[in-house]
Amino acid sequence: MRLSATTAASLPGEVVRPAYDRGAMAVGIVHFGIGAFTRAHQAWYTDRAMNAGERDWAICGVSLRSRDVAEQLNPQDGLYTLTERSADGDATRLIGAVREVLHAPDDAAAVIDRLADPACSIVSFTVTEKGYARAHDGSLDFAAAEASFYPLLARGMEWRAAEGLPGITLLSCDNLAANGRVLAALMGEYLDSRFPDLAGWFAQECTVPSTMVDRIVPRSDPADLAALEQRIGVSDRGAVFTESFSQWVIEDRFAGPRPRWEAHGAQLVADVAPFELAKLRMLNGAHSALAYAGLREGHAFVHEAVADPELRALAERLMRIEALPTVPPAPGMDLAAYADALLARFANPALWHRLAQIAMDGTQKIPQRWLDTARDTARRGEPSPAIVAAFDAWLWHLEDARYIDDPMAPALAAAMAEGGRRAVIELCLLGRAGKGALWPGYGELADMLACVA
Ligand code: CS2
Repeated sequence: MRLSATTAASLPGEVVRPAYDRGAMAVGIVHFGIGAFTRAHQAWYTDRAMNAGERDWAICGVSLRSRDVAEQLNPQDGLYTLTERSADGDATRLIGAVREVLHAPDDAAAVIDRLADPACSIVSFTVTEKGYARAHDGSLDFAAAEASFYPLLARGMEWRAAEGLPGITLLSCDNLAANGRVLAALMGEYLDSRFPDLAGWFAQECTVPSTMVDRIVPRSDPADLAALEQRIGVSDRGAVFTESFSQWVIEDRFAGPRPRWEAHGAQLVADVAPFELAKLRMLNGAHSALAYAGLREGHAFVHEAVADPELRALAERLMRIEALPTVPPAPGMDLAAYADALLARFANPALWHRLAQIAMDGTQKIPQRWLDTARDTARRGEPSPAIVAAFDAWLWHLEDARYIDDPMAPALAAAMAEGGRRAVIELCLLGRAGKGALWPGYGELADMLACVA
């Protein structure tokens, strides 16, 4: 029996359920990239806001490529369960915030309708680093942009502007430094070129706050889904499994109404940068180091890697000695305690978070996770041995072709075949064969990294 609005009534009493009338809520949020992360994060905050009596924040999820999530959630009336996992056991709740999932290639007109609806005031994103269609120099890659959310969003905005509707808030929830500023610039570039009449409306009527999002959400695997079905008595193909920890820091700069997410644990602040830098450089930086070095040592999961004394020492050094001093702490933020808490989260034995999941898309992640730290540290005249060791493990990972899952995989493999590690470093930092660097702006690190060539 599949989970749905009808079968939800048979869930065991231990499963907390939405207390609001789901059908009566208008769609206030359109979300691009409705993967497991958003279902365990933004939708969870929003569900609790509606439980507390707020109205009209139903989420319309949009998938840009795969039909998987639409097929998981639409037959379930958008319902799915969220299970928090810790050494003490599992706690499950039913999330009602997602109304529907549209598959953009099939349902473009419906996506534009939702964006143009007066009830919609927030458009949010978890499209991963590569979904923003940034060229290596940081400008918009127009060919990639046409296949991403840009054209749909522009059409929705065009309609709103023509109808005299209020502007919207674009909320990036991806792990990019200054994600709001990056998105605002890319969207602006797209409009300047393709919808020049809209550029002024976008600049005046819309806002693009930055956010820091944090919750570890391993990909749900078939064994998890089967065990859940045993426990709750219905099959939930959209189920997500996560830790109890969650953090969401949002720059308080909305164009219109928003849920009171802060009543449910989110932090609304004037400046997200310190939170974002701490998270990217300490959490994500250590995560990526554990991923490549852990796979090399034969581990499969984060909690195994962080229990290995050498890898733990690597993660600690990267966080505490290299990244921490480069992060200007926000008022009241204790970065040493933050590092302790991160290590405890990584050690959660109930999460089964795969290193291979973190290892994917290295070229999209490494600059903001490692290189910004190493560059700041080098400018103080200090070395970054943990980051060099992590980089060495990434190069090992590229040599071991079984694992590479990266949009730049062909170029990396070609460089590796032609000139080994030295050529990969050149490709990334300096440019090769007449082409600019994959990561411009980090050329000064080439000498430091040459020792692992
Ligand atoms: C991870 C992140 O997959 C990865 O690259 O580092 O998804 C990480 O789990 C989240 O950012 C935690 O908030």
